[in-house]
Amino acid sequence: MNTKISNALFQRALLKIPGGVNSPVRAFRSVGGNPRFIRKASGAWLEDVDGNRYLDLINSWGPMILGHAHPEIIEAVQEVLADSFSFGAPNSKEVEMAELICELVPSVEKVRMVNSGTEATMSAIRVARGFTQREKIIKFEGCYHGHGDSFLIAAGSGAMTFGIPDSKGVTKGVAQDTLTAPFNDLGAVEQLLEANPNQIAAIIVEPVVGNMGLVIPQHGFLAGLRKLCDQHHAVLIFDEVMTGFRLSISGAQGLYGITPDLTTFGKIIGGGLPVGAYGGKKEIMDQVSPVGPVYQAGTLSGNPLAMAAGLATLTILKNDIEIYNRLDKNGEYLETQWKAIANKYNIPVQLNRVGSMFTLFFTADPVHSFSDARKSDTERFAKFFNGLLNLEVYPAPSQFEAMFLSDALLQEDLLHLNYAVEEVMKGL
Ligand code: KE4
Repeated sequence: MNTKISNALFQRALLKIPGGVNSPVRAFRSVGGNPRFIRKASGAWLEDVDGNRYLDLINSWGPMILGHAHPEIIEAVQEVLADSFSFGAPNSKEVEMAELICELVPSVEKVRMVNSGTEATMSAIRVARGFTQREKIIKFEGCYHGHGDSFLIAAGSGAMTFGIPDSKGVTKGVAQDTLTAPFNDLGAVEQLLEANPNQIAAIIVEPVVGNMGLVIPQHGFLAGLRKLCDQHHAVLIFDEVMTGFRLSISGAQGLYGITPDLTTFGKIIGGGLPVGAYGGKKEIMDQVSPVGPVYQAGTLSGNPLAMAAGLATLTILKNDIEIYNRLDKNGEYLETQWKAIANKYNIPVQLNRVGSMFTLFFTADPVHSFSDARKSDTERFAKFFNGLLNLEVYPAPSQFEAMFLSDALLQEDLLHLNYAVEEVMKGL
């Protein structure tokens, strides 16, 4: 593959942007090689600046669930484009968006729009602390909730990819208020709650983890968290930035039937434009300024372009629930095919999948936690990644990330994926 223009752009980027990228995982550091600079995308396919095409398996890390450049979403944005981009004042689309989120996710009685998943999670724990008047939070090893200081403790995603789960720059004062437990380990959570009586403001969890690679909650885990939060009067926060509107029209909470007190959103609700949101019980959300004492604000929150793209995306998903069946069917098909291919070439893998989110771990043992995930053969994953990239497939550039299907995948695309995976696995 000719990547001359990408490489030249990357050299320029390295001079002016830390690591040459605006988000660490894009740098390909854990898989080697230089990142490909994407010029455009349509449907299920990306095209880089050298004209190479790739079947997209990250879809902007989740937002592009309907595929790239969806005509109805483009039209929705074009309709508002000429009316200016941002007012710094309320607009009707914010109201429509709030009403739609509350309709689709019944646990959300009130919601506040922000501009990223990080802002959503940072705000959610501040509200939980304000509401409970408590200071500590519990998160899970390998879960990633954005780059807010409180979360960069045993974090997943890029932090895990670089093997630096604790980030420099996070003060001891902040770190001491974040307690961690292994995902799927209710006993460890109970011990933390009992060792810190009346001090835990919230438990924040990715209900299905995407950021240590995909890890599925074991039976009873989420229900157990709900029960422990009720017993200890802690706020249960589902971080559904990734799973929201991805795993069902009501996210993971709709799929597993567990009601959190607060939920954070991002990605899909912006349709690819910068949007995040947090919401939940009215009594908790009414703590938020200007009605309550917990401050949170944002210049571009609820801006009309992002609302237009998000509303169009959610409306399409709401009106065609068949989309989720198609996504799950395609996910199941690829899971079956890829496991069979790995078996054919005696390559030990675990494929963890929920709907259209999945991770292929290069390990013989089941992956139910951060420590399990870390047993994976990251060198083998890097070879897998680069092999696919050279066969026109763009997977997640890290063993510790999830991959995402879009509804734009065609039957021939699925066959292309199987062909590429087989070709690469032959040589692994
Ligand atoms: P952002 O601030 O990146 O919009 O969202 C942070 C976030 C919060 N919660 C969950 C569950 C998330 O997955 C994320 C962000 N996800 C990563 C992918 N692992 C974004 C990709 C990146 O960091 O470049």
